[in-house]
Amino acid sequence: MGEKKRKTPLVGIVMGSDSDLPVMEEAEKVLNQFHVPYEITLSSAHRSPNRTQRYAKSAEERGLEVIIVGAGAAAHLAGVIASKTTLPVIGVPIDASPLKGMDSLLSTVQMPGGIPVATMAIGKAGARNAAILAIQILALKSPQLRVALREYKEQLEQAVEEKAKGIERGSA
Ligand code: RP5
Repeated sequence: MGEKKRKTPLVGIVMGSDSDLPVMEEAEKVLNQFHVPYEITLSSAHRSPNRTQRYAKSAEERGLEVIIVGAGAAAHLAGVIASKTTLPVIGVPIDASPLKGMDSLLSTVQMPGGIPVATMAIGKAGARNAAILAIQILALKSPQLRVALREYKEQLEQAVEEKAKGIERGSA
């Protein structure tokens, strides 16, 4: 039996260090759940500027449609990548220094006018939301993904209903 053809990645996940991986795996989980093809790699704005530039410049021609970037500390990676591509870039600030991610949040979100980075929450919730936002962007031209996103929202609603049943009580 022939090997199954690998799909071209639509979402790129880039992180500044292998120490960011446990956070960025949250984004990976969501993309897997929605069967969205992705690639994941490592590059640093400061330690490997040439690799970072190559990644950003080649992203579009390689078929990527959205890039998710996670970095901690003085997190310039998302901004640098955004400066070298016209693809939407979603930034995930990571708690990796004594400043607990506030440094990374501000470095990621506070872009100068003209080069946006859609900045998520610090940490795992941010990584998860980055993947959902990426899927929402892809869903603009995918009816299948729109259906999957509606189902996902229904599941969230259902989970709250179930939990509410478990704790609802009163004195009357
Ligand atoms: C950032 O510095 C990385 O994104 C990481 O969050 C942080 C620490 O990196 P390591 O020293 O663990 O490689 O560039």
